[in-house]
Amino acid sequence: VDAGGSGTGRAVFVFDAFGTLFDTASVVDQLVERFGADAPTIAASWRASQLRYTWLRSLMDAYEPFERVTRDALMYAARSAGLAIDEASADDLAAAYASLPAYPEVPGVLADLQERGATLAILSNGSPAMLRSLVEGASIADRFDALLSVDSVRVYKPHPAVYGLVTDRYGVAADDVRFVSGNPWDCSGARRFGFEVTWIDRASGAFDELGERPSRRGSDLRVLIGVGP
Ligand code: LAC
Repeated sequence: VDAGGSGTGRAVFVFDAFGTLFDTASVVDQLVERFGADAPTIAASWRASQLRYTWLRSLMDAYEPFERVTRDALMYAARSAGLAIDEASADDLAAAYASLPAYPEVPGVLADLQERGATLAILSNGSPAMLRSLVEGASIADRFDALLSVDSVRVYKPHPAVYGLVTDRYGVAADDVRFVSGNPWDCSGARRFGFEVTWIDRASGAFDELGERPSRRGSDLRVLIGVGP
């Protein structure tokens, strides 16, 4: 990889958090005890509702931090499946989103990029406290120059104000930013903003039809350092 970048200074790699660096499917393990065989369905419905609530709250101009959105989405997912859950239990289970494991290749790839001179940052819907907890839990806090959260603009991805946090922080043009996400809709928003985008297509899924295409695609983060599938 050319970590020197096309503009002045070093390359800036910016990573999405959930589903890109951290494995959201792992919440199934926390749900099994309470929901048994329904856990995988609830986990999937929870994640879908969580994202839907970020988009709806952004359109409603009714921002609430990601912990709250995550908790509310779990209550809804449980209720939709006919399984009641109280707020306190939902709070406990929702804490799983602040302690997700990193995907296996993540620490090695981040170390490699950093050794090649790249500046690394996270740009996420997660609150600052969640992001801090996640990177510390996965022992990758030292890799990042910044943990940028939507919380400072109080609107969620893919609003352009969110991607603007990166160009503001680093004083670079959008096309000097190498953005990496496992979420096609986030890739679309970032590409629309002008970033160079790598889609991490872990599940061999379909890309969204939002008029944008990623600059590059890989099945995991190793595509960034030119090895792996
Ligand atoms: C995030 C969500 C989009 O980390 O995965 O921002």
